[in-house]
Amino acid sequence: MPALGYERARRAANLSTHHNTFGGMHDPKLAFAASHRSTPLIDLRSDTVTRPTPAMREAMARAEVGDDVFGEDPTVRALEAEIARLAGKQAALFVSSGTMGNQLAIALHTRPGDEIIVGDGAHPAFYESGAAPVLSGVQFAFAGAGGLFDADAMEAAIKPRAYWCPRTSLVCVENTHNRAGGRVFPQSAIIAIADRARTHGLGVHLDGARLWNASAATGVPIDQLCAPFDTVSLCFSKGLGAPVGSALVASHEHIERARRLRKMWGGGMRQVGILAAAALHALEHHRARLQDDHDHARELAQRVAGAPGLHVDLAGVETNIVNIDTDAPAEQIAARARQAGVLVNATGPRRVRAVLHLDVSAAEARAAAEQLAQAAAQP
Ligand code: TLP
Repeated sequence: MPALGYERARRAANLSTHHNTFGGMHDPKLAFAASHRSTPLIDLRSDTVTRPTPAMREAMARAEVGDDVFGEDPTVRALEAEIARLAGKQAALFVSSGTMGNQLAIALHTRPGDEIIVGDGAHPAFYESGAAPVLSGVQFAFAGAGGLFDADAMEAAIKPRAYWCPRTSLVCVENTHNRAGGRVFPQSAIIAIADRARTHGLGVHLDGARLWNASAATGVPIDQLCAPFDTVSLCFSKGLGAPVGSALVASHEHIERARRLRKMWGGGMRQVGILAAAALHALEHHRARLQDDHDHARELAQRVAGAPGLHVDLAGVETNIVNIDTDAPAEQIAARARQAGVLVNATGPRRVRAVLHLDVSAAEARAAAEQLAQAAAQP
């Protein structure tokens, strides 16, 4: 274990407190405390914090590369072919982030002045820096409450076809749903939403940043989960543990338009096979273990749910995310947990989020639950 302890201490020294999904500010005192501690850190802020494994780094180092703007990077081509095959779509485009995948899709389906329907707390509305109004000139309409919604709620959000109303042109579904605590969007609801959307002439997009987790939790293959959608964004840099990268999958026509937009937005990358190799490695080696993260999340949730001052809707813990409601201010719980070596994000005034991932063992998940309980027990 000494190597692990050293690695954790090194990470602590590099830590920033900026990554707060609710929007808290950088706190120099906490950053100092984090960088001068001797206990190892358990980082549950996000599944984006994983570091590439030695085997992944080796795959990256060995990657054959070329200029991908010229379409000449063999590893990118291999990744795009593989991801299109897995998703059951005609084509795929490797992009820098889930945000870029979502924003390209929104641009493909809309015109300035349009409105797009999303669920409560949808990532493009909450966490993409206002990109959709800026890049595509669209505004949001929200369907249902809590993130998941059904076809009736979607239909109720469609604006009348009058020239004085925004034109509703797209519905976006998020599976799993981040702010809903990693909930799996029921596939029967998705099929009904997509069918109803098409009767109204809407495009249908899936933010599948964590579709891998939905597939692991339900046993439904990725292509089936993608089938109702015109466009899907899939991330390699969340639970799969790649350092960078997402893919947009869709028809040939959509992908060729997205390729032009990606270049226009500065997202054309050159010898990017180094990153595609990490994604291919993650697809091959890290998918089968996602259920471990779900098991760890459940165990953490069960332990935390019994602690005074902390509340968890256990039925809602379906994948690798645990939303914990707190009697005390969430920032206070997060700050105390940090002092004890456990990092969680405050995602609301009385809510913290813990995300399990491949750098957190079962023992660490249990230890984190204990520290969170202690943080809530302090007067
Ligand atoms: N989510 C991040 C933060 O942005 C909140 C996280 O830590 O969970 N869709 C969904 C559902 C996401 O959760 C995320 C990232 C994205 C898209 C965007 O991915 P990136 O960060 O690659 O742009």
